[in-house]
Amino acid sequence: MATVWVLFIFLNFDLLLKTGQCAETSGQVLSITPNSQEQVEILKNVSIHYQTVLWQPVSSDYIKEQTQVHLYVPANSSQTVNDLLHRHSITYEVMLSNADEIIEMQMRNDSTDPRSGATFYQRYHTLEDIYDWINRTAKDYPNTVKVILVGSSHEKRPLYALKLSLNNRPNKKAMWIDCGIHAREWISPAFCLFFVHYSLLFYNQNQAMTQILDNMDVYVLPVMNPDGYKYTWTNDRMWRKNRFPKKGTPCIGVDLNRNFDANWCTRGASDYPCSEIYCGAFPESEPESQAVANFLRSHKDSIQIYLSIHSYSQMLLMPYSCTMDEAENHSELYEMVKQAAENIRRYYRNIYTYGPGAKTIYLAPGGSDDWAHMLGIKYSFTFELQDRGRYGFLLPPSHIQGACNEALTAVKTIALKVMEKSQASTSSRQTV
Ligand code: 9B3
Ligand code: ZN
Ligand code: ZN
Repeated sequence: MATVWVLFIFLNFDLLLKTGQCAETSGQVLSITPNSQEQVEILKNVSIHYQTVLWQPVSSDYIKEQTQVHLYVPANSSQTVNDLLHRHSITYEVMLSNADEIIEMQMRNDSTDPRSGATFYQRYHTLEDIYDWINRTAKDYPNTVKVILVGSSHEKRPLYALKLSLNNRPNKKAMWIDCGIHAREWISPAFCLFFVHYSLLFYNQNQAMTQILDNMDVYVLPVMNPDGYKYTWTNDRMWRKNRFPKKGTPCIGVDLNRNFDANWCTRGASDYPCSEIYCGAFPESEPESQAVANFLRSHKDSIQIYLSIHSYSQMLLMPYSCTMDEAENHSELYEMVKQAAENIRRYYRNIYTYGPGAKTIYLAPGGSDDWAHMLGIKYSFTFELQDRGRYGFLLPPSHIQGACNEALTAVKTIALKVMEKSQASTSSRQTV
């Protein structure tokens, strides 16, 4: 009798496996470290031919031995992918077993919550909410905030930047901050909103912020890729590029951070329209990158600082990403990111790595920061905000505040340094 029972359980267990009753009901994020060339090839194959999304590295070309791969596997391909990895004895860790739940948590947008005002900056917002917020902010601060239409997206959505101008000193310098180049990096637009709010609230309260805003105007573009951002809310949370449909291919999207004219489409970008790092047909082929480039070109005499906000991996990057060569002001830029990282560590006990993009993250051409630097905006940076891979692009709302505070510390550190330098140089010029 006992053997019959064992057999019964066994058979049913087998059935359970075969019918997939145990299959994952949520998407997962796996961390996989290939330890042979064979495993590298299998992973490349999985990431291309199965319904998965690479989080890290950004393209399968960069998968290599002994380097962590972060792979998002949606629920419906979970079983297949897990089986395949098992079959090839590729070990992996489940970084997130409940990705769908976290996606839902990120989209929970209690606009009906009466207390939602207090937590507005601790939540993620839809594109429509962000457009409303832009209008509301400009209305609430008519003397200090102006809305500037810098262009429009491929799908004809407006690209609005806010200009914060807290006083009317003549010949003021300026800082530019853009967020949301990459659609899935939700913490980035959240930072831009937070930054504007903080600036308006803490001018005359916080000393560093007051000094900065007394000396420079700030342009903030909260969502540089509105079509992509919208798409992450409605169709595919993992979308990165814009939504330009390439004729003659089934593929959509140009990587806006490979579309600028800085060693455009050399190694580190792809001319294949289906790639996550597709560089586009020519530099500034996309309306979004062209709009930003035009604005920066026409304001390059006043704009001193260029900042582009991304996630994830906690890095403060400076030029160049598009070449191994050092920027001509390498040492002063390096000093700035180093000090910013030290301040973040001191205040928030969190580690940010720093340095030129090519050496710190990967060789990558066509980025906005490199292009801005070549244009003559000498203080040009890309920040990669939280986290280092635990949640990746699915950073829970409860982490927004911390991530934003850290980035704010970096912005303040850099802006104050730049002001110090330009004040030193104007006074020395005055003395000669
Ligand atoms: C890439 C480039 Cl090309 C650059 N100039 N600066 C930073 C990066 C890193 C971001 C990217 O576009 O891959 C990180 Se999401
Ligand atoms: Zn990015
Ligand atoms: Zn990134």
